[in-house]
Amino acid sequence: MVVLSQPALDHYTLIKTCKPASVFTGIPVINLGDPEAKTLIVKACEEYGFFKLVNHGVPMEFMIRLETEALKFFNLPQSEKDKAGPPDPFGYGSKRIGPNGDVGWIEYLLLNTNPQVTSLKTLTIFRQNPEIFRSAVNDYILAVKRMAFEVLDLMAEGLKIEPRNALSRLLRDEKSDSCFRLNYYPPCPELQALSGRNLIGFGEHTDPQIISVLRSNNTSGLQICLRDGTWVSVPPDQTSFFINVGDALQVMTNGRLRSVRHRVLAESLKSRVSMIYFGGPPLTEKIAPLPSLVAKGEESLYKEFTWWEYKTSAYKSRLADYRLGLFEKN
Ligand code: GA4
Repeated sequence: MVVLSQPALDHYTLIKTCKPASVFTGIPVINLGDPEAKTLIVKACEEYGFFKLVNHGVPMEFMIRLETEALKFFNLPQSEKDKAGPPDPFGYGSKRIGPNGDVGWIEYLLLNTNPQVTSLKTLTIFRQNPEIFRSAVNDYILAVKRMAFEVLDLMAEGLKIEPRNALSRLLRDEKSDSCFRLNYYPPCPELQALSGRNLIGFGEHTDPQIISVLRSNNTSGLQICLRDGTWVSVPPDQTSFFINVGDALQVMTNGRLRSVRHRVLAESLKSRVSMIYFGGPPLTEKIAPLPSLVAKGEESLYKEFTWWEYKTSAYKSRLADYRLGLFEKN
């Protein structure tokens, strides 16, 4: 990885680059209607912490409508977009990610998933691009949440956890601390031409929550890190969802399911638009391995903590930090 500083590329300064990785063809594809889905979801989450979901029931129309509205927002003049920022944590952000100095070739909107809790900044976003944007966000989130609950119920069945809603109840809770992100990765043509490398859009990290549900347009960029440390690129599919395990779910399964490290590279010629629902538990929820997943004679690999404690600690970290380290026993 290099940090660029040529004068011609001034606006890229400080943002890291990296060589394209090989395309991974082995990503598990799960059909929500498959009677074996519960077993396949668990297998995919043990091996990769990641899978692609098809036949998911979310209307394509919701995805396209939201993508169109998001693009309208990101194409506004900078001064207009800035009125909806900075993200603290909700609102519009450009290049800076989180509060601790991380940067990337990205613009984004971070939103609360609860339509009742609308911050002043969120109102600004919707005022600039009114009712249609608001309803596109709400319709999309509602449909994706429903699908995520079903995935978690299947996962609980596959893990033989009882009751069946032991995982999804945390996201169904009205106090669930979930959020929603719209990302826009502008193209970086000069850079690709000069160096053959791509800018890092969103640096490597794991997601702190329980589960993340991503949908993108047909532009590549997403990469995941396999068990052996190899980075591979995920072929985009605008009709499907990509689902990944977060840190909290890794803890709740005592390390059985894997919170996958991932990152996004900007493409040289096409912009990438992604929308991600991050399903988190209520702030007061104790995050600990579910008793049925700790075998006799085994112990929890983690110290006890609440989601609030984990989240507070995450917001003090840098993107690439191994955040679970502070909560491991020994
Ligand atoms: C990663 C997952 C989500 O995008 C996010 C991110 C958050 C942010 O962008 O503000 C964080 C990052 C994410 C993990 C560590 C902290 C917080 C930036 C950062 C450096 C919204 C989240 O919940 O955690």
